[in-house]
Amino acid sequence: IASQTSGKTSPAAVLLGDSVKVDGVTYPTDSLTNISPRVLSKVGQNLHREHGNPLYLIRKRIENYFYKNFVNRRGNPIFSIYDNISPVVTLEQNFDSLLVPEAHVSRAPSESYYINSDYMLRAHTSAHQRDLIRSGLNAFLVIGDVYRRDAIDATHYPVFHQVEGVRLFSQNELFTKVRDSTNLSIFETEGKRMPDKQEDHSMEAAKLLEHSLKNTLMGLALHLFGRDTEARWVDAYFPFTHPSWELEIKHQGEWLEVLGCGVVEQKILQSAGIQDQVGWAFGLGLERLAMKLYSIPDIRLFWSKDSGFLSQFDVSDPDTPIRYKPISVYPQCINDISFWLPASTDTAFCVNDFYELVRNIGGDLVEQVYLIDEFFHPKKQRASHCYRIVYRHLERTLTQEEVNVIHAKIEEEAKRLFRVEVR
Ligand code: FA5
Ligand code: MG
Repeated sequence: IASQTSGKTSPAAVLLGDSVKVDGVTYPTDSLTNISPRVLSKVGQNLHREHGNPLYLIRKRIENYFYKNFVNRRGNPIFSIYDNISPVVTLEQNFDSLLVPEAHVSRAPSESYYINSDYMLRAHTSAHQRDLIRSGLNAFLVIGDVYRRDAIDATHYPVFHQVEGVRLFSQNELFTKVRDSTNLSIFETEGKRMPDKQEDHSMEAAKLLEHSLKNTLMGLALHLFGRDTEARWVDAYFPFTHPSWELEIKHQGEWLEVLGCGVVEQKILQSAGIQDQVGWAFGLGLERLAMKLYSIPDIRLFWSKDSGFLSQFDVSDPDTPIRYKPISVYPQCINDISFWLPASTDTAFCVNDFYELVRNIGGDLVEQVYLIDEFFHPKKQRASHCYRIVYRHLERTLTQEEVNVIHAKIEEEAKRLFRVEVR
């Protein structure tokens, strides 16, 4: 796993003539290859690790929920978190390890992005379940980008982000709160598969797992959206869990599916070398949760590099309440201004005075102003500042000429009022 973490170099993935290169590894293409350069360009962007992206903020809130509410006797968090596992997985990991039948629709080339007949871009973070369990973990979250040949609409996009959660319990752990559990077992021999349990599980184990799973996830939903959130459980089917459910929340008057979950198929645990534990798992869609939390109307916005979008989420405390304000559809015009501050200390330069000046001259055409660079020149004994001014009209496209006139005026006034020397 460690050797498969995505690198920082960009582009992380390219489609060459007869091969695909991802994170420095070359994969030969074949008849199953169907990834497009557009989708490959998303590999390595790691929005879930980018400060200032709403997906980063919401994942921090999810992490905090798990860190705070699930601790061992010594007070240490029991969940460990993996957010940097490469999205390139084998077909075996994505499907077979999860008991997805050979003929299941999700295997069709029309559903997933194949690198070749052996490798693909993961279609869900569940692709890592078996391997992480096998490595000895009992409680973990996997956060990452996933890829599907899905419809594109306001709530669907071919690349999105999931958080996978898995928790395993020994018999003692699962029965800790049961008053008299001496005659209880988590397993049942010669049991039957029923709508609410697997053949290997006792009814007590199945019910306690369901309770723990639903409590954990409903607790998360209320932690994210507040006590008044409308949410409901819907029965579901996944090849890798039984029983299975989906959680839906009310979003703009409609039920929106935000996660799938269930009791892990015992066969998967066995294949990972586990004999004496049972467990639950879930997979949630980060974009869906963030759309609800921040009132983001369209899933494509998460990929925006527009600073009018990103700056709204540039906070250090993930609990800061944020309500997305729609940005203008007209393009930004970006001009920088650099100047030497006056040498003498009696005319101290005040940053906020400069911001004020920019606002006075630029008015509503100025969307943002911020310091992008500052340094001190030891020989000159003077400081230099560089500010970026982002201009945008709310009702029409600004021309560069118009912006230049305003920008020049700002330069003139800065010279006059603050005695700066424009560079
Ligand atoms: C899965 O991916 C399962 N691996 C979830 C799971 C994990 C079940 C562990 C049981 C145990 P599903 O395909 O329903 O399930 O996707 C899970 C969530 O991802 C959805 O609830 C939704 O929030 C989100 N999602 C699915 N497709 C898209 C899409 N095209 N765009 C954005 N979000 C999506
Ligand atoms: Mg689903």
